Amino acid sequence: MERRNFLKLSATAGAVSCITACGSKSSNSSTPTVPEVSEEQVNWAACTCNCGASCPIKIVTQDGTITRVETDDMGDDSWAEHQSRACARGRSFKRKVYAADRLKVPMKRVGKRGEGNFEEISWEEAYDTIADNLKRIIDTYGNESVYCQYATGRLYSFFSGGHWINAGQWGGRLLNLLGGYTRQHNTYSSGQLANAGSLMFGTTSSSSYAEMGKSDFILTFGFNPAEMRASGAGGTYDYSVFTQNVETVVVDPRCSDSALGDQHSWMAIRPGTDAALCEALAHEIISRGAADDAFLAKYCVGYDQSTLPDSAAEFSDFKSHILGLAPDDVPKDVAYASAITGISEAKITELADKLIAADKPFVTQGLGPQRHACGEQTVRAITMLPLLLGKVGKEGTNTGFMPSTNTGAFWLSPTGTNPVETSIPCFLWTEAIINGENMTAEEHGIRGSDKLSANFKFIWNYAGNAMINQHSDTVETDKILQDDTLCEFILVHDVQMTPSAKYADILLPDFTDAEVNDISANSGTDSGVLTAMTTSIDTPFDPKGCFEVANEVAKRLGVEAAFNEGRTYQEWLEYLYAASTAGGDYPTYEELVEQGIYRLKNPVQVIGLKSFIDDPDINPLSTPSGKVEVYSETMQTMADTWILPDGDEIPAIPKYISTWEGYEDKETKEKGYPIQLIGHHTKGRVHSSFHSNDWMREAVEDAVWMNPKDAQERGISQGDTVLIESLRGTVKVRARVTPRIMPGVASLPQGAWLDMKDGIDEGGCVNTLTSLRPTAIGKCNPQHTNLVEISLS
Ligand SMILES: Nc1nc2c(c(=O)[nH]1)N[C@H]1C(S)=C(S)[C@@H](COP(=O)(O)OP(=O)(O)OC[C@H]3O[C@@H](n4cnc5c(=O)[nH]c(N)nc54)[C@H](O)[C@@H]3O)O[C@H]1N2
Ligand SMILES: Nc1nc2c(c(=O)[nH]1)N[C@H]1C(S)=C(S)[C@@H](COP(=O)(O)OP(=O)(O)OC[C@H]3O[C@@H](n4cnc5c(=O)[nH]c(N)nc54)[C@H](O)[C@@H]3O)O[C@H]1N2
Ligand SMILES: [Mo]
Repeated sequence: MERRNFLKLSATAGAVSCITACGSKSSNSSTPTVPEVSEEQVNWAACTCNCGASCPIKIVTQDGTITRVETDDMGDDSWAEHQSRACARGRSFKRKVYAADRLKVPMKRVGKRGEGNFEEISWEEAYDTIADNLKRIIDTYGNESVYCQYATGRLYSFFSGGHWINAGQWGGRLLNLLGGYTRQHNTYSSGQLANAGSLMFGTTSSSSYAEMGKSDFILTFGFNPAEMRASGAGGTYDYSVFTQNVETVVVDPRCSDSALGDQHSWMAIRPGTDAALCEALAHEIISRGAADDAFLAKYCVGYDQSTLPDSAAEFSDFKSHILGLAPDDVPKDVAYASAITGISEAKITELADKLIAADKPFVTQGLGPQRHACGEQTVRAITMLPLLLGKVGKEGTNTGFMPSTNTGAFWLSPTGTNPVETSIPCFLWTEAIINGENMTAEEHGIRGSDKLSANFKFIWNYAGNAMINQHSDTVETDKILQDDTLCEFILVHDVQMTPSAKYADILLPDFTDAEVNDISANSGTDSGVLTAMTTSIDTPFDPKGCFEVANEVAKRLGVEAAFNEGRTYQEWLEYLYAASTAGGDYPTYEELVEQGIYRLKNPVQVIGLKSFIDDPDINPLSTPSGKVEVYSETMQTMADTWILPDGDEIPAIPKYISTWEGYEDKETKEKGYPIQLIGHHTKGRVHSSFHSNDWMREAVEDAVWMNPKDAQERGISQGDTVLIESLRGTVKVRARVTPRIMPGVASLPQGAWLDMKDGIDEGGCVNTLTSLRPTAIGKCNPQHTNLVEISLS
């Protein structure tokens, strides 16, 4: 541990302060007393919120109180050793520890769920209540009625394990000893991408950022590392280093910070229509003779008729679809795409010129384009571009997926095995509260068994705000949670009084990252950083970590010995670190604590799908055919057998589909909701984290982005208060009128805290406007697909 005496007051200074004090009667000594100045102490922590970077932060305390927060000041100028410097959020950490709305003591709900009325209780009463309810609910409804909420407040603090020890995994360990709980699959982050990737490629393999630097043309879709990886430990650094000499086109409805560099240009596109743009680019590539037919025949199934599986209908291949030979008879040419995307024909043609001319095109996407009702299709369509050109698996190229990083150094998991196999798509937990017993594989994407056997009755929410704020449709979700005969017990363990915390039956205060001993085995860099988290803060409240909570509940339910195996928290920390690093080139726990930060050696740099491209026989993909399934028989079977609501479609090939509340949904537009609304991730927060942090609110304004044309048509000026209304709810916020968003589109930065007053959300939470309807294929959150109207308040 690093200790420094920063403030050494000189004897003279001490004497000066005594002169003023000596006049007072209380001073009865003739020798001047030097006021004691305590040492400053420096400890390392990590900001483990879910931007993914986990920046090391340096916490400086005096007498147990934080005086200031600094960041990584080690490392050198080389790329591999560059400093993992925290952004403004990490550096505002003092405001998190001492937040006015910090949870300080355990509490129980008095009044209705969501109202936020609580009464202080003892830790003993809290443990007893949790244990009693857990036992009662498992005995009455079975283990599948227990659920652990999707939660990323301490990144990957999921119940299955993570990159830290003080995390929700202890809840998972306890529940596993009690017979298990319903699992979850997908994430709110990248569910559509993961489903599309696994069906088409059996993987989402991609190249490292470093390959961008070797490319001669970069094409990105909704990829915004400048804001979503905003730190020295994140992709911001890599993106700025590796794109500085390469022409980069950024396709996004919004001119994000990632489009602002000298080499970068912004191409505005209507939300949800990227697949149509990709189809037109495919049309140009194929009709100009630039498609690599030999490559496509060798590595793909169903690009053209020659490689269609026997079960497929005639002209159901990708090429026929693009050229207008499929039953719809529509060539997917530049004119077709221009009408859908809002990009001029000339610009699409120019983009095709550049893509075709490139030797080493690097095509990539962020996660915004897939967080839509048509998300899986967008992902598949983007990955077609490098395949068509035959430029995959080679230096300077990428597969179309998001660049890979060596984020997690290792996984620290004490959870054991969950005896329950059933898994729900994580977005469908509200459905599981009202309709769990009827949820099936064919209708709701249940995995692990054919159906779920119980409605959710017990939810454990550790470090998450998706009980309401980060889930969709806050109005409907509130109704579902209000009824405590449905979900009978909600446990929330958090650090602040968030909107989700207000739905707790028992609400527990946790330590922050700066207040516990831990290991941060995650980092957003290619090089990777380990941080030994230690603390010298005297927390002025009474928080407890998840280990202690789960251990106390285990004690009450007779599984304590199996739970802790005789180890304390600190012993588990050292044990899990030693077990995870055994045989690797890592410092011991003591060495890591001594040095604070450890940069991993030999950063791994990869080229997406390289081994498959180098030798597809030895390294086949894990798809049924071992090849890239441009035409997927599995998806055709899903389309034939799954129960889908009207309007949902599962196409066997990548293609643009128009969806509910997409650009082409005339019906909803005619009901009075003409504007497409997305909700980008803002650098002022990570989701809802840091929302109540006054420094961050001052630094980054919360307002809905609107184009001047849309604003003018509605008599709205810069800074006006406006109402945004969707079919689900109404939000009141300020307007930021800016040409950085295209006409017909608005964006309300996601994560602001819900504050419902008389049916209007004055907090500005975008999820008051979003829908609970999942995507067709992965059953994922379509939170950027919304039609709204905006008017002066
Ligand atoms: N409309 C819309 N909604 C979205 C998205 C979107 O793009 N649009 N994005 C989605 C995505 S990608 C994600 S990942 C989810 C994220 O949703 P969440 O996983 O809910 O993430 P946060 O909103 O950051 O909430 C983190 C919670 O952890 C708490 N916390 C912070 N530090 C600690 C700690 O040390 N201990 C404990 N116990 N608690 C702590 C915070 O107070 C907060 O309540 O949101 C999703 N929701
Ligand atoms: N500062 C900050 N950083 C974060 C987070 C945060 O909340 N704040 N969240 C973290 C998490 S958990 C995640 S999952 C990632 C999320 O990262 P992303 O999901 O990539 O972030 P988004 O802002 O949803 O989308 C990225 C971009 O896509 C654009 N976009 C939206 N719809 C479309 C579309 O249909 N087509 C195209 N071409 N572009 C579109 C948006 O305008 C935005 O600029 O970021 C992580 N980093
Ligand atoms: Mo996410």
